[in-house]
Amino acid sequence: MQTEILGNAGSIKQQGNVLIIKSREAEARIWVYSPSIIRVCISRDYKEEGSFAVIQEPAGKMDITESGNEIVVTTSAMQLRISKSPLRFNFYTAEGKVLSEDDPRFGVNWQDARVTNYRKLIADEKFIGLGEKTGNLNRRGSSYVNWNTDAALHDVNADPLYKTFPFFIGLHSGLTYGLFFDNTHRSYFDFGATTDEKMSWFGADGGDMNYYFFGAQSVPQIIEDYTWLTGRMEMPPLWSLGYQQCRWSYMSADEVLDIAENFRKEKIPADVMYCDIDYMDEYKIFTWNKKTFADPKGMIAKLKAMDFKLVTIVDPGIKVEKGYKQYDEGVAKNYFATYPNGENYVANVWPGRCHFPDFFRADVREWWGKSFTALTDPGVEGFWNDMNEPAAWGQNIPWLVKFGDRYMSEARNVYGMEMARATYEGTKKILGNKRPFVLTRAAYSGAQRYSAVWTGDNSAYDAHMLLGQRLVNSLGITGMSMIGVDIGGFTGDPTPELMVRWNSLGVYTPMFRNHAQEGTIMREPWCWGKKNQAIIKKDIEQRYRMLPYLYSSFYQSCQTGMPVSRTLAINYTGDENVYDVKYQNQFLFGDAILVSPVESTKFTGEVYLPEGDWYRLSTGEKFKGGKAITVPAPLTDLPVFIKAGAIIPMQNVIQSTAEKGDGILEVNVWYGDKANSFVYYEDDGASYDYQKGVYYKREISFDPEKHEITLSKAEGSFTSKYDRVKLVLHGFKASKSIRVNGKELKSKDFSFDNDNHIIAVIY
Ligand code: MIG
Repeated sequence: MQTEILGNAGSIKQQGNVLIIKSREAEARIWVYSPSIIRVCISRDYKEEGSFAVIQEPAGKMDITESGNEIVVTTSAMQLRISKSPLRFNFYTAEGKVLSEDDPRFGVNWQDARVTNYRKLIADEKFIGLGEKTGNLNRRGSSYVNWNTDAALHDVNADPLYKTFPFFIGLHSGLTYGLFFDNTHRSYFDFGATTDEKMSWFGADGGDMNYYFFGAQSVPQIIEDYTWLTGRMEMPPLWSLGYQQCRWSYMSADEVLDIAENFRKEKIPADVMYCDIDYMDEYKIFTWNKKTFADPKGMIAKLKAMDFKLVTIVDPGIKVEKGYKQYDEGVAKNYFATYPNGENYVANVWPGRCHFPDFFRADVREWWGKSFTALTDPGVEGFWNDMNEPAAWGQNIPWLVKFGDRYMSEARNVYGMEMARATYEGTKKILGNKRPFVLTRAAYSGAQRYSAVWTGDNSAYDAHMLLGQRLVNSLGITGMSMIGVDIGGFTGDPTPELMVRWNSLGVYTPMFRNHAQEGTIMREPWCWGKKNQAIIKKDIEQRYRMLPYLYSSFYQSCQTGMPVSRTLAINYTGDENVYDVKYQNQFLFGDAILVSPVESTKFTGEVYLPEGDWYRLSTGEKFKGGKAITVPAPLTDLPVFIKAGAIIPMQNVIQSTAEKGDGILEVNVWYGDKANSFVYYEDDGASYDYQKGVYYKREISFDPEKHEITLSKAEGSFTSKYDRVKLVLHGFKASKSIRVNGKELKSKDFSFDNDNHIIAVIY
């Protein structure tokens, strides 16, 4: 094995916006993307290649000084000090405080094709991030591998899972930094797990030491920078935020319709039905089973009449079968992955022997995208991408398999994202101005631009429910906001208690989908007895009540990258308690709702409330933050708390997002002694017109000093579907008069119809 450690700098030159430093072993290139983002790429064989993740160009000013053994790159936000002998890369705040430094001994090094960076570990350093990874919120003392895997039957410590997000945030000395290692090869991260607490290290089996260093001094700002660099999501179709019912599989159109009808009959709100693999003819993608789904158009029309949308699954594997359209076309045009001699690669998956589209090619993506007419013609609007790690029976797709010039070793971690991209771009084209809903299992950094994700095949036990929440919270740090877990647990049968509890947590999951493996007991809300059904129904109703708040929270994700489900480490970074394993599953749902997951076997919750005042949602009881509390947590009442000062718009219970409702936007304000504001956002929930200004946006604020609530003038050209506003005030003293937009409200039940159409104020 050839081992080399990056040695001394040789020539140093600035070429346009890049600084190039050569050594005997390699070349380092440095770009400034923005004042708080510096890219370093150390390569033995540099090629100008595009990134799958990054959508920005280096646009920052590069200020370089050289003195003695140091080259210093300075921006308004940070400094990169490069030591010349040996070449080491050390990052500091603008004031010169250490953010992260190379290990002076080993820095960047190679062992054959493998490239690694060893960095100094700081005594109090914590790490969060890496997306869909098991283990604790604070990843200090853990190590991970990125190698997208069909992790069926995985336990709560399994690694790797389905996705690759090589981005983490380091926290120490009251400072923050981020590091995105943009390398698609199998990669490794060790946060002081196996290095005697002296170093952390990360690396990959091939490719360049290519990373982006983020120097912003807050976690929200680093997330904003990371999502500036890798892109943000678009507004999801509103229907995808409703309750989603899935199963592997509803076996016929009749069964799908039956389930949908039952939601309406039982008056349990729902928006989405799914077809898993059995809707197809012999698992051939873009076909329908002629017997069991004889009239997809008719079925979808009936679903539509009941205000349901349909999502269908597609896998990448194309069945080897002459006469099957996608096979014939793919073979004729050489669209599939091959061996080096040009033979199409074959592996077995659900359809039997399959070929795999080369989604790295634009023409293949276009072809794939067009094939969706088989689903969109009858009326499908949601597209579920499974098995795209890619998965095949046996799992170890041979190293010799290639996609164009790209071998499996480099392609694997990004294959799923490129499939989701092809699906998104294709269906978006077909659907015209309508937003498609795309859901993918495998992903790489940047996937938020194309797709929602779910966390794959979890299991029906409590530890998995808690893990699922950590996965959602962690995915949020890496740019993903529209995330689901299989509510109830995919593998195995949940107890009724677990089903009820998990459903109550699902209310506070960005994507709320109940799903189950074949062979398990039925999972729909009415399968658990009348008493449990009533709890499940009530919880789902709560989800629908909160949709105006949730939709506005997604708007925030589109604007700033701030996820909907937020680990407390995002907003309470400096509070040690949020990393305590007892409290690490807690999260904020949007700006103001704190949720504390509780196992189905426990009926009290141990909750840590960060600084400030909090109200329990169910009881209105007020708590002082900055301490742990124990609260009752029966299955009917998950511990959910509202931050003092919160402004949460809600609506009446509707049976689906297609229903108009009573036209009242219920603006809930919980009294707090600090001023607060909330950006309320609404659009048609379905089209891209919002990108042309067709939205309705207004700021709602509360000023405790003036005891005044202000609703700003609405921006945008959309007409709100609510024609009245009802203010509901929690924790206010009725004795003290309240002002709304400058006018004093004297009586307790105030009613007027001014510019703001405020009909009532209720304490
Ligand atoms: O080999 O389509 O994770 O959600 O129900 C299993 C059948 C394939 C795995 C997915 C799961 C889905 C199942 N799929």
